[in-house]
Amino acid sequence: QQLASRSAGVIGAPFSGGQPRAGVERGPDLIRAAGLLQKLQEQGCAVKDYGNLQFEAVLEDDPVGGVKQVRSVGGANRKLSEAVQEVKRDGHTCVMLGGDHSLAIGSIHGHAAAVGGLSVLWVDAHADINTPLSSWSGNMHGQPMSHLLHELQDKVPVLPSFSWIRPCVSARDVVYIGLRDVDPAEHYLLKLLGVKVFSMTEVDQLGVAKVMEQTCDYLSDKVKKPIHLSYDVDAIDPSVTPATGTPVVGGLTYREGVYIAEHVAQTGLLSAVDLVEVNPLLGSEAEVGSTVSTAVQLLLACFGRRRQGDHPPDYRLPEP
Ligand code: HAR
Ligand code: MN
Ligand code: MN
Ligand code: MN
Repeated sequence: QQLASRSAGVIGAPFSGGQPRAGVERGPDLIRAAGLLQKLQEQGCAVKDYGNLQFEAVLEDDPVGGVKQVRSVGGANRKLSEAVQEVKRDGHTCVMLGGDHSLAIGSIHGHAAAVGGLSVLWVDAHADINTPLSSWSGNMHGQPMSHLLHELQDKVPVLPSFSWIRPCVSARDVVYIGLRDVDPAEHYLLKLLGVKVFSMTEVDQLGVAKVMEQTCDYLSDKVKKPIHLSYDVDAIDPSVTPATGTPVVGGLTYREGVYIAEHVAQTGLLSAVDLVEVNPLLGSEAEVGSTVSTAVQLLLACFGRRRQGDHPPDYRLPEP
């Protein structure tokens, strides 16, 4: 992986309707203000900024069988899917700045619509695979995978504003890393579908290097499909990324989190990345700062930043 080997197309998705805590819609602006785009350019990555999406408020959005803000989530994701398709058609690696993790529906849907079959690497404390019927919270950010997986379509009712969604991911093309807060229904589904999971137990057992080696072996076993990395900032330990809606103790270290992103970058297959669940209204200034700067470092690593350092091929040492 050399400098300037790819370009980033950045979409901000200031949306919080997939969960109840205000503030996560400010994620894109905070990540931008921390200098993501400039830093990407400084490391030799071409950047096109597609700006922030504007989502229409849905006035009548009563719960559907306990699931909250269904129409808002459906509408926002439809718009996001179209934006991701444009970024992919323009030839960029797509960067989606959330916003809550319900946005993975539109991001992955749009990615698949543009490039076809995908691998999905889901880095999260949570599995986000509840169906609308199994969800105890009614929050859509705990459900995106169930709406995307071919294998779960007979378990997922059609929700208002969701009829445009076509399942586009196969369970065998998904790997989870970092899980440590999985509901019984989610555990049942992961086992039923035989999904590859590296929970924090496997991270402890194997170490992150083996986890990534096995992840990439598994995903490139048959065909090398483009990778969609969906990175929930709550995968990282809350001592590092506390400003998030559902922190769970015992997470990935900063170094493990960065290693995952570095390793994915090395495959050359990274085609889209989501960075979600940064909530600047949760936590002190220092806690928000640590969360946002970690988010930025994860994204820089996705675009080839190496901790060993790097230099452009045409670098000239100043001569005396
Ligand atoms: N599993 C729980 C639910 O369905 C919690 C979802 C947690 N939130 C997230 N997703 N941040 O990764 O509501
Ligand atoms: Mn264009
Ligand atoms: Mn998540
Ligand atoms: Mn999570």
